Amino acid sequence: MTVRKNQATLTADEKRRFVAAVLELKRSGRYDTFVTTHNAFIMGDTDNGERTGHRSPSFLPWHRRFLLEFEQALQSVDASVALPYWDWSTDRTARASLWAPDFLGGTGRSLDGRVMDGPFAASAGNWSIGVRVDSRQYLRRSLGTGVRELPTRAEVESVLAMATYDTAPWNSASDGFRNHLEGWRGVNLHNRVHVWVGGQMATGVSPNDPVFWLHHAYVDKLWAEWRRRHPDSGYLPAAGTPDVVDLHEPMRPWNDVTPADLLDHTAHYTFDTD
Ligand code: CU1
Ligand code: CU1
Repeated sequence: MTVRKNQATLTADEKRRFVAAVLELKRSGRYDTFVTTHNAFIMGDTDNGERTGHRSPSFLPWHRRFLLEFEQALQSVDASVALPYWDWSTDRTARASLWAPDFLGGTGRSLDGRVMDGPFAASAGNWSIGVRVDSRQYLRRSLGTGVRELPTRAEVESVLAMATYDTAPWNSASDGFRNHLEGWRGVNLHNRVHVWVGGQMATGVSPNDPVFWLHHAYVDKLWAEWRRRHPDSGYLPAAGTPDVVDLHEPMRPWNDVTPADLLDHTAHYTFDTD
């Protein structure tokens, strides 16, 4: 059974194995297919048209399935690996162990944002950015520059307290838990973290930075916490809504899965806090 742990508690061996599995997916070309898929959905998701991965109710189940596929790819390399999560409300500075050279490496240099240390630095030779939105082939970060502060625990709590999953018009203007967590409204949790990291993380090709997976593993955990806190609140919309994925509607690009199939994470993995 897969147990997703807080990255701050990983052993040196667990970090080494996670990094090695990520590098192997990169080497084989499988990693970049995830970047391509993510960017295609970012580009296609619009407030007034079809929207599946972002700015819509299925933001949470879409990324849950996306992470599951990535985790299974990692496990095909090393069966002991699970996705760690990054609790950015606690590990909230560029000095956190997450950014050390034995794990994800640190922020980019001021000149051009180029990450200079760790396994994903261009200079290490294993992390050329292939699926990209400009000509730069090196991983970039500017931690704490685009926005200075990561969300606080109090801000996370204020969003977890919202009892309604989502509301019309089911896009980036909606009230409710999903949109406040995604970050288009209110204190802005998920979107803000992308901007805080900066570089590729602030673009549609954000999975080029491996921290993408740890960020979304935590967003996914917050959804699980919300469900536990609001057992009488379900995924919305239930049915008959144009352009968005209803509870029992197949979800692209997989089509063999609906939001209803993905509500219970414990069918696939547990968290170290479950
Ligand atoms: Cu995304
Ligand atoms: Cu994201």
